[in-house]
Amino acid sequence: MSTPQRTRLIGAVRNLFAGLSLALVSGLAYGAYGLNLQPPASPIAEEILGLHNMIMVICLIIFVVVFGFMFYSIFAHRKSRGHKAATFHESTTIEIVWTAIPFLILVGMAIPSTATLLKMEDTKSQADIVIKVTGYQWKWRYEYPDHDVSFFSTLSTPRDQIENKAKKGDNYLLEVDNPVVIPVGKKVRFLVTANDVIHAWWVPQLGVKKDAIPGFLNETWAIANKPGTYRGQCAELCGKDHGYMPIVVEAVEQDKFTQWVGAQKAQAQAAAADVGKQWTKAELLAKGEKVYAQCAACHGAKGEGVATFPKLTGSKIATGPVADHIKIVL
Ligand SMILES: [Cu+2]
Repeated sequence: MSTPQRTRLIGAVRNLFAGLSLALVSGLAYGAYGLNLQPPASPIAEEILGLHNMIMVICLIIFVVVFGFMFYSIFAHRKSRGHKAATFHESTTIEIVWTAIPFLILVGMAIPSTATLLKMEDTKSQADIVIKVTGYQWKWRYEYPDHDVSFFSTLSTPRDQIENKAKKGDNYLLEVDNPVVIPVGKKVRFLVTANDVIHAWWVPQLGVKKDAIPGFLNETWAIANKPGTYRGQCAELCGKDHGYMPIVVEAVEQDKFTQWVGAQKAQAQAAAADVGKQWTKAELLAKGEKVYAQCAACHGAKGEGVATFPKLTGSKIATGPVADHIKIVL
Protein backbone atom coordinates (compact mmCIF):
# COMPACT_ATOMS: atom_id res chain seq x y z
CA MET A 1 0.00 0.00 0.00
CA SER A 2 1.44 3.41 -0.98
CA THR A 3 1.79 6.19 1.60
CA PRO A 4 -1.10 8.38 0.26
CA GLN A 5 -3.36 5.29 0.20
CA ARG A 6 -2.42 4.46 3.77
CA THR A 7 -3.03 8.06 4.91
CA ARG A 8 -6.47 8.02 3.23
CA LEU A 9 -7.38 4.70 4.84
CA ILE A 10 -6.30 5.91 8.32
CA GLY A 11 -8.32 9.13 7.75
CA ALA A 12 -11.43 7.16 6.73
CA VAL A 13 -11.19 4.84 9.76
CA ARG A 14 -10.68 7.83 12.08
CA ASN A 15 -13.75 9.59 10.59
CA LEU A 16 -15.82 6.43 11.00
CA PHE A 17 -14.90 6.13 14.69
CA ALA A 18 -15.41 9.86 15.29
CA GLY A 19 -18.86 9.61 13.64
CA LEU A 20 -19.82 6.52 15.64
CA SER A 21 -18.73 7.92 19.01
CA LEU A 22 -20.46 11.26 18.24
CA ALA A 23 -23.62 9.36 17.34
CA LEU A 24 -23.48 7.45 20.61
CA VAL A 25 -22.91 10.42 22.88
CA SER A 26 -24.92 13.07 21.11
CA GLY A 27 -28.44 12.58 19.86
CA LEU A 28 -28.30 16.02 18.25
CA ALA A 29 -25.35 15.15 16.03
CA TYR A 30 -27.27 12.34 14.48
CA GLY A 31 -30.63 14.12 14.63
CA ALA A 32 -29.38 16.22 11.72
CA TYR A 33 -29.48 13.07 9.57
CA GLY A 34 -33.12 12.41 10.46
CA LEU A 35 -32.39 8.98 11.92
CA ASN A 36 -32.51 9.64 15.63
CA LEU A 37 -35.32 10.91 17.87
CA GLN A 38 -36.12 14.61 17.48
CA PRO A 39 -34.07 17.02 19.66
CA PRO A 40 -35.74 16.99 23.10
CA ALA A 41 -37.40 20.18 24.37
CA SER A 42 -38.66 19.01 27.76
CA PRO A 43 -37.06 17.22 30.75
CA ILE A 44 -39.06 14.03 30.00
CA ALA A 45 -38.07 14.07 26.31
CA GLU A 46 -34.42 14.41 27.43
CA GLU A 47 -34.79 11.38 29.67
CA ILE A 48 -36.44 9.40 26.86
CA LEU A 49 -33.54 10.19 24.52
CA GLY A 50 -31.04 9.26 27.26
CA LEU A 51 -32.79 5.91 27.82
CA HIS A 52 -32.96 5.26 24.08
CA ASN A 53 -29.22 5.93 23.69
CA MET A 54 -28.29 3.85 26.75
CA ILE A 55 -30.35 0.86 25.57
CA MET A 56 -28.92 1.14 22.05
CA VAL A 57 -25.40 0.95 23.54
CA ILE A 58 -26.36 -2.13 25.63
CA CYS A 59 -27.81 -3.79 22.48
CA LEU A 60 -24.63 -2.96 20.56
CA ILE A 61 -22.41 -4.48 23.28
CA ILE A 62 -24.57 -7.66 23.40
CA PHE A 63 -24.43 -7.88 19.60
CA VAL A 64 -20.63 -7.58 19.49
CA VAL A 65 -20.05 -10.00 22.41
CA VAL A 66 -22.50 -12.70 21.19
CA PHE A 67 -21.51 -12.61 17.51
CA GLY A 68 -17.78 -12.19 18.36
CA PHE A 69 -17.91 -15.27 20.58
CA MET A 70 -19.90 -17.23 18.01
CA PHE A 71 -17.64 -16.43 15.05
CA TYR A 72 -14.49 -16.99 17.14
CA SER A 73 -15.78 -20.43 18.22
CA ILE A 74 -16.72 -21.41 14.67
CA PHE A 75 -13.32 -20.30 13.36
CA ALA A 76 -11.03 -21.53 16.13
CA HIS A 77 -12.68 -24.92 16.63
CA ARG A 78 -13.28 -25.89 13.03
CA LYS A 79 -13.24 -29.52 11.89
CA SER A 80 -10.20 -29.04 9.60
CA ARG A 81 -8.11 -28.34 12.69
CA GLY A 82 -9.13 -31.71 14.09
CA HIS A 83 -11.72 -30.50 16.58
CA LYS A 84 -14.60 -32.86 17.40
CA ALA A 85 -18.09 -31.73 18.40
CA ALA A 86 -18.80 -32.03 22.13
CA THR A 87 -21.76 -34.27 22.92
CA PHE A 88 -22.59 -33.18 26.47
CA HIS A 89 -26.18 -32.44 27.54
CA GLU A 90 -27.45 -30.23 30.36
CA SER A 91 -24.89 -28.15 32.11
CA THR A 92 -26.42 -26.66 35.24
CA THR A 93 -23.74 -23.97 35.45
CA ILE A 94 -24.37 -22.78 31.86
CA GLU A 95 -28.15 -22.86 32.34
CA ILE A 96 -27.86 -20.68 35.44
CA VAL A 97 -25.39 -18.28 33.82
CA TRP A 98 -27.41 -17.76 30.63
CA THR A 99 -30.57 -17.15 32.62
CA ALA A 100 -28.99 -14.89 35.23
CA ILE A 101 -27.05 -12.60 32.84
CA PRO A 102 -30.04 -11.59 30.62
CA PHE A 103 -32.16 -11.23 33.78
CA LEU A 104 -29.65 -8.81 35.31
CA ILE A 105 -29.39 -6.87 32.02
CA LEU A 106 -33.21 -6.53 31.89
CA VAL A 107 -33.35 -5.38 35.51
CA GLY A 108 -30.58 -2.89 34.75
CA MET A 109 -32.69 -1.45 31.90
CA ALA A 110 -35.99 -1.61 33.82
CA ILE A 111 -34.82 0.48 36.79
CA PRO A 112 -34.11 3.76 34.92
CA SER A 113 -37.06 3.15 32.51
CA THR A 114 -39.51 2.74 35.39
CA ALA A 115 -38.20 5.88 37.07
CA THR A 116 -38.89 7.86 33.87
CA LEU A 117 -42.32 6.23 33.39
CA LEU A 118 -43.32 7.16 36.94
CA LYS A 119 -42.29 10.78 36.32
CA MET A 120 -44.30 10.84 33.06
CA GLU A 121 -47.39 9.59 34.88
CA ASP A 122 -47.00 11.92 37.84
CA THR A 123 -49.62 14.59 37.21
CA LYS A 124 -50.22 15.12 40.93
CA SER A 125 -47.70 17.86 41.62
CA GLN A 126 -49.23 21.28 41.07
CA ALA A 127 -49.46 22.39 37.43
CA ASP A 128 -49.09 26.06 36.47
CA ILE A 129 -51.64 25.83 33.68
CA VAL A 130 -54.27 23.33 32.51
CA ILE A 131 -55.19 22.72 28.88
CA LYS A 132 -58.01 20.41 27.83
CA VAL A 133 -57.33 18.69 24.52
CA THR A 134 -60.25 17.10 22.66
CA GLY A 135 -59.87 15.03 19.50
CA TYR A 136 -62.50 15.35 16.79
CA GLN A 137 -62.76 13.79 13.32
CA TRP A 138 -60.39 15.38 12.08
CA LYS A 139 -59.16 18.27 14.20
CA TRP A 140 -58.22 19.23 17.76
CA ARG A 141 -59.97 21.53 20.19
CA TYR A 142 -57.99 23.28 22.93
CA GLU A 143 -59.56 24.79 26.04
CA TYR A 144 -57.80 26.86 28.71
CA PRO A 145 -60.31 26.69 31.58
CA ASP A 146 -58.34 29.15 33.78
CA HIS A 147 -58.27 31.75 31.01
CA ASP A 148 -61.65 31.23 29.36
CA VAL A 149 -60.01 30.58 26.01
CA SER A 150 -60.96 27.81 23.57
CA PHE A 151 -60.51 27.19 19.88
CA PHE A 152 -60.25 24.54 17.17
CA SER A 153 -56.96 23.74 15.50
CA THR A 154 -57.19 22.38 11.94
CA LEU A 155 -54.77 21.32 9.23
CA SER A 156 -53.65 24.30 7.16
CA THR A 157 -51.71 22.51 4.41
CA PRO A 158 -53.25 23.64 1.11
CA ARG A 159 -55.39 21.03 -0.70
CA ASP A 160 -53.22 21.45 -3.83
CA GLN A 161 -50.15 20.11 -2.01
CA ILE A 162 -52.08 17.04 -0.81
CA GLU A 163 -53.30 16.35 -4.35
CA ASN A 164 -49.80 16.79 -5.82
CA LYS A 165 -50.88 19.87 -7.80
CA ALA A 166 -48.39 22.06 -5.93
CA LYS A 167 -44.92 21.53 -4.46
CA LYS A 168 -45.09 20.22 -0.89
CA GLY A 169 -44.01 22.71 1.78
CA ASP A 170 -41.42 22.13 4.55
CA ASN A 171 -44.11 21.44 7.14
CA TYR A 172 -46.35 19.38 4.87
CA LEU A 173 -49.23 17.91 6.97
CA LEU A 174 -47.56 19.30 10.11
CA GLU A 175 -49.08 22.81 10.06
CA VAL A 176 -52.30 24.17 11.56
CA ASP A 177 -54.36 27.36 11.53
CA ASN A 178 -54.39 27.88 15.33
CA PRO A 179 -51.41 26.43 17.23
CA VAL A 180 -51.73 25.65 20.92
CA VAL A 181 -49.65 28.17 22.86
CA ILE A 182 -47.89 27.35 26.15
CA PRO A 183 -45.55 29.35 28.39
CA VAL A 184 -41.90 28.23 28.59
CA GLY A 185 -40.66 26.75 31.89
CA LYS A 186 -44.18 26.21 33.28
CA LYS A 187 -45.71 22.84 34.09
CA VAL A 188 -48.61 22.37 31.70
CA ARG A 189 -51.17 19.72 32.59
CA PHE A 190 -52.98 18.32 29.55
CA LEU A 191 -56.38 16.69 30.01
CA VAL A 192 -56.88 14.55 26.93
CA THR A 193 -60.17 13.20 25.62
CA ALA A 194 -62.09 12.73 22.36
CA ASN A 195 -65.52 13.55 21.05
CA ASP A 196 -66.08 10.78 18.50
CA VAL A 197 -63.44 8.09 17.93
CA ILE A 198 -60.14 7.31 19.67
CA HIS A 199 -57.34 9.73 18.81
CA ALA A 200 -53.84 10.13 20.29
CA TRP A 201 -52.15 13.42 21.12
CA TRP A 202 -48.44 13.10 20.36
CA VAL A 203 -45.70 15.75 20.48
CA PRO A 204 -42.34 13.91 20.37
CA GLN A 205 -40.12 16.87 21.33
CA LEU A 206 -42.13 17.42 24.52
CA GLY A 207 -42.08 13.70 25.36
CA VAL A 208 -45.89 13.52 25.39
CA LYS A 209 -48.10 10.84 23.85
CA LYS A 210 -51.54 10.13 25.25
CA ASP A 211 -54.62 8.34 23.92
CA ALA A 212 -57.69 10.54 23.55
CA ILE A 213 -60.68 8.29 24.28
CA PRO A 214 -64.35 9.34 24.19
CA GLY A 215 -65.83 9.28 27.69
CA PHE A 216 -62.43 9.14 29.42
CA LEU A 217 -60.23 11.96 30.66
CA ASN A 218 -56.53 11.06 30.42
CA GLU A 219 -53.84 13.23 31.93
CA THR A 220 -50.30 14.05 30.92
CA TRP A 221 -47.91 16.96 31.39
CA ALA A 222 -44.97 18.79 29.86
CA ILE A 223 -42.57 21.61 30.58
CA ALA A 224 -41.08 23.28 27.51
CA ASN A 225 -37.39 24.03 28.18
CA LYS A 226 -37.02 26.66 25.51
CA PRO A 227 -39.18 28.75 23.18
CA GLY A 228 -39.94 27.10 19.87
CA THR A 229 -42.46 25.41 17.61
CA TYR A 230 -42.98 21.74 18.36
CA ARG A 231 -44.89 19.67 15.84
CA GLY A 232 -46.71 16.42 16.35
CA GLN A 233 -49.50 14.31 14.93
CA CYS A 234 -52.51 12.30 15.92
CA ALA A 235 -50.87 8.91 16.50
CA GLU A 236 -54.05 6.85 16.16
CA LEU A 237 -54.01 4.30 13.34
CA CYS A 238 -57.60 3.18 12.74
CA GLY A 239 -59.57 5.73 10.77
CA LYS A 240 -58.99 7.44 7.49
CA ASP A 241 -57.89 10.97 8.39
CA HIS A 242 -55.83 10.77 11.62
CA GLY A 243 -52.85 11.69 9.45
CA TYR A 244 -54.58 14.98 8.61
CA MET A 245 -55.00 16.35 12.16
CA PRO A 246 -51.52 17.55 13.15
CA ILE A 247 -50.54 19.27 16.39
CA VAL A 248 -48.48 22.45 16.61
CA VAL A 249 -47.33 23.67 20.03
CA GLU A 250 -45.83 27.17 20.27
CA ALA A 251 -43.78 27.57 23.45
CA VAL A 252 -43.33 31.28 24.24
CA GLU A 253 -42.05 33.39 27.15
CA GLN A 254 -44.60 34.22 29.87
CA ASP A 255 -45.19 37.86 28.78
CA LYS A 256 -45.89 36.76 25.19
CA PHE A 257 -48.24 34.10 26.52
CA THR A 258 -50.16 36.71 28.57
CA GLN A 259 -50.40 38.87 25.43
CA TRP A 260 -51.68 35.93 23.40
CA VAL A 261 -54.34 35.11 26.04
CA GLY A 262 -55.47 38.77 25.94
CA ALA A 263 -55.76 38.68 22.14
CA GLN A 264 -57.75 35.42 22.26
CA LYS A 265 -60.15 36.90 24.80
CA ALA A 266 -60.65 40.07 22.71
CA GLN A 267 -61.45 37.85 19.70
CA ALA A 268 -63.96 35.83 21.74
CA GLN A 269 -65.61 39.03 22.96
CA ALA A 270 -65.90 40.33 19.40
CA ALA A 271 -67.52 37.04 18.35
CA ALA A 272 -69.93 37.22 21.31
CA ALA A 273 -70.87 40.77 20.34
CA ASP A 274 -71.87 39.45 16.89
CA VAL A 275 -74.66 37.36 18.45
CA GLY A 276 -76.96 40.24 19.48
CA LYS A 277 -76.00 42.41 16.53
CA GLN A 278 -78.41 43.77 13.89
CA TRP A 279 -76.74 42.78 10.61
CA THR A 280 -76.97 44.79 7.40
CA LYS A 281 -77.27 42.85 4.15
CA ALA A 282 -73.72 43.82 3.11
CA GLU A 283 -72.32 42.54 6.43
CA LEU A 284 -74.28 39.31 6.11
CA LEU A 285 -72.95 38.79 2.58
CA ALA A 286 -69.37 39.35 3.75
CA LYS A 287 -69.82 36.99 6.71
CA GLY A 288 -71.51 34.38 4.48
CA GLU A 289 -68.59 34.46 2.08
CA LYS A 290 -66.19 33.72 4.95
CA VAL A 291 -68.31 30.80 6.15
CA TYR A 292 -68.65 29.47 2.61
CA ALA A 293 -64.86 29.55 2.17
CA GLN A 294 -64.69 26.84 4.85
CA CYS A 295 -67.09 24.62 2.86
CA ALA A 296 -65.09 25.33 -0.30
CA ALA A 297 -61.90 23.97 1.28
CA CYS A 298 -63.29 20.45 0.86
CA HIS A 299 -66.19 20.74 -1.60
CA GLY A 300 -64.39 23.02 -4.10
CA ALA A 301 -64.69 26.77 -4.71
CA LYS A 302 -67.70 26.37 -7.02
CA GLY A 303 -69.23 23.53 -5.00
CA GLU A 304 -68.12 21.14 -7.73
CA GLY A 305 -66.95 18.45 -5.23
CA VAL A 306 -63.38 17.24 -4.64
CA ALA A 307 -62.38 13.56 -4.49
CA THR A 308 -64.50 11.95 -1.72
CA PHE A 309 -66.31 15.23 -0.91
CA PRO A 310 -69.62 15.37 -2.83
CA LYS A 311 -70.86 18.07 -5.17
CA LEU A 312 -72.82 20.88 -3.47
CA THR A 313 -74.05 22.51 -6.68
CA GLY A 314 -77.52 21.21 -7.52
CA SER A 315 -77.55 18.91 -4.45
CA LYS A 316 -80.68 18.33 -2.33
CA ILE A 317 -79.23 20.47 0.46
CA ALA A 318 -78.49 23.39 -1.85
CA THR A 319 -81.82 23.35 -3.72
CA GLY A 320 -84.13 22.03 -0.94
CA PRO A 321 -85.79 23.93 1.93
CA VAL A 322 -83.65 26.69 3.46
CA ALA A 323 -84.25 25.39 7.03
CA ASP A 324 -82.51 22.06 6.21
CA HIS A 325 -79.63 23.95 4.63
CA ILE A 326 -79.15 26.16 7.73
CA LYS A 327 -79.38 23.12 10.00
CA ILE A 328 -76.54 21.29 8.23
CA VAL A 329 -74.34 24.39 8.06
CA LEU A 330 -74.79 25.04 11.78
CU1 LIG B 1 -57.09 11.27 15.29
